[in-house]
Amino acid sequence: MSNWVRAHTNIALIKYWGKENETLIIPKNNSLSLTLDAFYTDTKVTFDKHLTKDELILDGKEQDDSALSKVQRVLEEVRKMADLHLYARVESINHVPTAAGLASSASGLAALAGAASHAAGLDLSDKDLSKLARIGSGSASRSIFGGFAEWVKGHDHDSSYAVPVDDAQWDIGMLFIIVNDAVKEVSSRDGMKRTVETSPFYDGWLKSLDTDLKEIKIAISERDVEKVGRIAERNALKMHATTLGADPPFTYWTAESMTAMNAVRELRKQGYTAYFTMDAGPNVKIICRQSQLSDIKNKLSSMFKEGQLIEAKPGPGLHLID
Ligand code: FM0
Repeated sequence: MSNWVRAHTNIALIKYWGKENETLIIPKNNSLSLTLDAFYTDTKVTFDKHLTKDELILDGKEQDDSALSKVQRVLEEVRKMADLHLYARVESINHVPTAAGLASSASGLAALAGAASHAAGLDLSDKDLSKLARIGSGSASRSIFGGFAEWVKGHDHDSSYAVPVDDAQWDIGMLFIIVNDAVKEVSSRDGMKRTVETSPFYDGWLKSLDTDLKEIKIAISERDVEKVGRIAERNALKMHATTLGADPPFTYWTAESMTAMNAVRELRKQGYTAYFTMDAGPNVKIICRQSQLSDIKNKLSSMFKEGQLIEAKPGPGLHLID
């Protein structure tokens, strides 16, 4: 039995940035995200007695061992759960620019958790799927769910998983400004580790999170896009501030990121609800009203090329496809 499974990317509004336990991927803090329709990964897993090792074929190309390592964490857990002793072929099609800070690992590892458990004959709950996705990549724990999801940090494998918060079927959307789709220099995994270990700003970041999380959940329940955006923007700026204090220091921002951030501030001056967030890469994502997505895209079309601007609406959770 093997089927294709689809998972969509999510973008965190309250960021996950730092691990309490690097092996199990237990985070330092709760995070909260919005799953989006525009970017996703389709994955099929086949356990096959003829295989002599695990194989990963991404967009038709066989991947090397380093790409395979996150995937094998998930495969090994599935084999353990299903008491299965076969290698797997993982075929994956990414509808996401890989490693451009667009969270391809979130959709990728979530789709893998779904496809591998399905192929092994396991019928897992969303909670167990979230835990399984988490050990591949932390942010993937949230892509099991559509709309807004919160990854509750927990303290061990069983207590660290995401939960749905709100289906986001209201007037909220995101406009992606792709300033650079090259593979990033510092991966999120390395970047957060360096920050936790060396940045004197890290404690300040952690201390501020309870307030951001509490306030954004209220804003979501009130369907207040303005407030959601304002909290998400300040949260992202704080996360990025921690990287400047790391040793050696680093930043994911480029001159083009700054241009994009300033364009968002300019949109606000013109009366639009528009706030930005950024992840471990130079791209900028605008939190706005879904009903204003095309209007805002038009406004930015003189500064950015057509292909650089991508509209996204809230997307669904993990599901089987034909
Ligand atoms: O998504 O080391 O999941 O909350 O995107 O694989 O657990 O790739 F902005 C950074 C995502 C981090 C914030 O980290 O790391 C977020 C980030 P892993 P991920």
